[in-house]
Amino acid sequence: MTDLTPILTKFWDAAQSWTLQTYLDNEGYQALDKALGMSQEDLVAMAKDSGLRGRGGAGFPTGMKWGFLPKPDGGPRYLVVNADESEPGTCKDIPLMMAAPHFLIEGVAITSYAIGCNHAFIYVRGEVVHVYRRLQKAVEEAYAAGHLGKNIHGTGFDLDVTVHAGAGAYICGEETALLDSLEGRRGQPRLKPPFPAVAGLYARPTVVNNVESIASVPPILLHGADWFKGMGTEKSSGFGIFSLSGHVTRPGQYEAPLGITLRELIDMAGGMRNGHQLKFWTPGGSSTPIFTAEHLDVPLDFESVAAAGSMLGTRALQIFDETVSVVRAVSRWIDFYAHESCGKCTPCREGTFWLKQIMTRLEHGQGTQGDIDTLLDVCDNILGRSFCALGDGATSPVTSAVQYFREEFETGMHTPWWVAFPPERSVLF
Ligand code: L3W
Ligand code: SF4
Repeated sequence: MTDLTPILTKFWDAAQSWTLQTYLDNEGYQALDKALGMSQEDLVAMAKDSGLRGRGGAGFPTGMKWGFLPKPDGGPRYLVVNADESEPGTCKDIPLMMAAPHFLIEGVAITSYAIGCNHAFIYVRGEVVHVYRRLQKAVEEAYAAGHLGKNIHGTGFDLDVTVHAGAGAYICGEETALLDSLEGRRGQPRLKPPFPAVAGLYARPTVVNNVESIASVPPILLHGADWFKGMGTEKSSGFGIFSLSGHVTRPGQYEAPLGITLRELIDMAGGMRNGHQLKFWTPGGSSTPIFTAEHLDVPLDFESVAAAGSMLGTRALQIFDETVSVVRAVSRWIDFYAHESCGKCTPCREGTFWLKQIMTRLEHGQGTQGDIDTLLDVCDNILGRSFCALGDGATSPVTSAVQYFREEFETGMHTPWWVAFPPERSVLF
């Protein structure tokens, strides 16, 4: 049985857990002191050695990303934290910023020092005003205590941090759309390359990292790369926050080494809700192909989940029991993608519209012969032909649900979901 590893979540239950004092009582800002006594090269090497991989979905090696920045040319370079958490089911960054914002702020200071940045930005999802306020307050506390601002800890290092609230668009979680939005433009993805590391914010070298990636930096620096590598698997090292939602007894955030299984996590969450069985689940949000009960023992690390046919993504484990219509659930997700498609490219803009039309028919028991084939054909024309990952992601729930539950889509040709799955039996749908 894998144990939980409360590190980022260690003092979430403490009274006033978000204050600077609570953070200082829990080794806060000691890692920044250590970092400021090290060379930038050693810090980047430490991040590489630890094997930390991006916690925002793609799992790109964090140290390697920092190392991509070109040599300093005297101009500014930026750190931008992607705090635009909005993947359906994903709820780890927002709780982390609410409960322990100083992990992120200390991580921002260390990372900025490591990459030679003097102005960092935290881009927060527009809808979560309470998170914006909490972060802003924590940033003010850090300035007042000398952890941000001029001459940090007396070392001559200067750093300003700006907390910026977006306007509430899922696409602004795509890193280049986020940068456009931060620059004041409509958020739509840019062509890559150039990657942000070369030409990012204001066309300057920029590191864009997820909240949890940056918050993991202080503990890694304090305890060492080997300590971090001692958890998780060979290629997916360390710990992560797994968000369990849906039909488990105690939904919530469970911090554990990568490689833990859903079976173990469900045990920690008190099991499935009384008298019910697992039917399907997402390993990393709705953009990752769904899994079923046959995948309960797949180790939740990047490689094992990919080998089993999905993606670890953001570790957003949405758990559905046998009372849920998979057609209804997929239809809700497709509504989301059709609404959030930014419209820049035809396959996604038009394709998600058509997916929504067909899924709505099937949901209402009004599907026609050939709808399932058309669904798969539309997915085929979106996947790999869209400008960014949103389009590809929209196809994942459809194709995987047809793969595992084709008979429910066939039922959608004559029976509405509320007859096949009477709503009084389901808490979610
Ligand atoms: C420099 C190169 N940099 C890659 C950088 C790149 C980016 C990172 C990963 O999508 C996924 C998506 C969602 N030189 C580089 C380079 N980079 N090659 O590495 O890049 P990429 O393109 O693999 O991924 P992405 O575009 O960041 C993210 C999935 O995550 N996802 C998450 C969704 C939602 C959230 C949220 O709510 N927080 O993240 C869920 O599964 O589908 O596949 O920084 O610049 N040669
Ligand atoms: Fe916009 Fe969708 Fe195309 Fe991405 S895939 S650029 S979200 S239309």
